[in-house]
Amino acid sequence: NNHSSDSRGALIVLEGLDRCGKTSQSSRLLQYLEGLGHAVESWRFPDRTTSVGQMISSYLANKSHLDDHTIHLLFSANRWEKRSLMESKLKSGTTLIIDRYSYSGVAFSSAKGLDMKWCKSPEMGLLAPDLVLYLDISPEKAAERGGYGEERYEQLEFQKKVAQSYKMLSDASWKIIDATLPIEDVEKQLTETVLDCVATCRKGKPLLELWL
Ligand code: FDM
Repeated sequence: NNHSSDSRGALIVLEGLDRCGKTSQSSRLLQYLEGLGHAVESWRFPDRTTSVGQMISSYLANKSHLDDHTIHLLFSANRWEKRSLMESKLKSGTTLIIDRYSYSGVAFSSAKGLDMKWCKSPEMGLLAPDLVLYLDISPEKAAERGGYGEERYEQLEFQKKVAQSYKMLSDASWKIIDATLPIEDVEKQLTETVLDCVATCRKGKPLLELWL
């Protein structure tokens, strides 16, 4: 329709354990939507380019040590510093595909033993995703995929706890996708769901805030 310039973009988040395939699927989604002529950008959290992001990056590389609550709040601050840009992009019609968001924030910190309710509170008021694509893979299978890197959280025992925390966070905005399927099959499921979501947002689905 010819009102599309007045309508908003969709906020689409990819979540999952390390090595679940999020990063390659988000670039495939970007290319796919661009190919259809949509205004779309792909983002990721943590955004390591900001000064908060550099503190996070140094922590993840084990180059600095921070209290568990402190790093949790930095991850959250790193989303807050992008919130207004996120809102203006969405309102101007750009769809955002985001690799990790508040669910990573809560899942990883609560896996360390922090209270889940406490972990959720600094996320309150951030924009709520229209769709969360959870790429589901067991921690054992993920670990078999060419191994983890050197970063702080890339260890099987910890990833098992993260998987349990993620399970407690899923809500109506989540679509759980079997990430062990061939890459093209995963992509096909993602693109179908995403097209639906983009269309619904265009038609005026309201933009809401966390937590739903
Ligand atoms: N991570 C990511 C968190 O612990 N909290 C957060 O809020 C976010 C966004 O940071 F292990 C963790 C998840 C992952 C690490 O993520 C870096 P990438 O996707 O590997 O850059």
